[in-house]
Amino acid sequence: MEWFTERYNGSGLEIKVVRKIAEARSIQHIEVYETEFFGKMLVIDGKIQLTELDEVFYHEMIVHVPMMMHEAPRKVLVIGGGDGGTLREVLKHEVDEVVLVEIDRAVIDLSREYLKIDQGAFEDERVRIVIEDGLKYVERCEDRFDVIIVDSTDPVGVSDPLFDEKFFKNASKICDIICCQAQSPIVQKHLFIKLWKNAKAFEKRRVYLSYIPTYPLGYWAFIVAGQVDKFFEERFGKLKGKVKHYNPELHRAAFALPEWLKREIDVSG
Ligand code: AG3
Repeated sequence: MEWFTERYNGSGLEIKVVRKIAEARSIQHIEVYETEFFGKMLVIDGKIQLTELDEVFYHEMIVHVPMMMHEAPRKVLVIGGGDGGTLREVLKHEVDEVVLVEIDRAVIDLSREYLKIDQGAFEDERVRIVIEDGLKYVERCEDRFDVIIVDSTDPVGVSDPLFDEKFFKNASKICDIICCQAQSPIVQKHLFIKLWKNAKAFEKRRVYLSYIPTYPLGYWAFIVAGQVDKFFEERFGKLKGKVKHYNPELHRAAFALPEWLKREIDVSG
């Protein structure tokens, strides 16, 4: 048995792995492991993307928070999210159409075969899969979406352009609400701040937090922007399919920020 290690800024996380289940080299290096405690684990370019044990912490928070802030989200765009976890959660809402734009088909193929966390979401007739760079898709998009969810890898390599100003400007023209995973505000503060500044393309922006044990230091930020004043809490009881993590109390609490983080986002403008 071996240890898988991910390091960040002079710290790191070690996970005991039982075996490597699958691997592919596409535009990224994709690995699927069986771990001793966390179930199956997806790693891209050496960075932990999800484990079976805590993926709901992430997927339910990146999906239900923005979806419940929109009055009637019927049309949703997911950028990234090739493992299908975000898709699975979006489909718990009364949506008519979900477009998933993933740059790397191998992430979808490996996830469908070995992880299966999509629970059939890829086969749902409301879903359309596009293999393309999300930045380009949004740039030439003539459609409008109620909600856009950016479920990407860290903004290095293939995901880097997704975090730039141009992307947010283009996205602001085609949606009411956008939500992005926004890295660790502690060990990846520069990435988080860059994203916060670029999200200024939207009139209103807010940060929320969630605890995700297997991500860098576990303290994870999300940025939601656009029409972000409301919370249609009454729809919680109408979700189709059970949730394991998200609830209205957690939704409200997630927006409570510590003083140091409020200051960081204030000074960064
Ligand atoms: N996307 C965000 C993963 C970020 C983790 N970063 C890291 N381990 N350095 C997750 C994709 C799951 N759908």
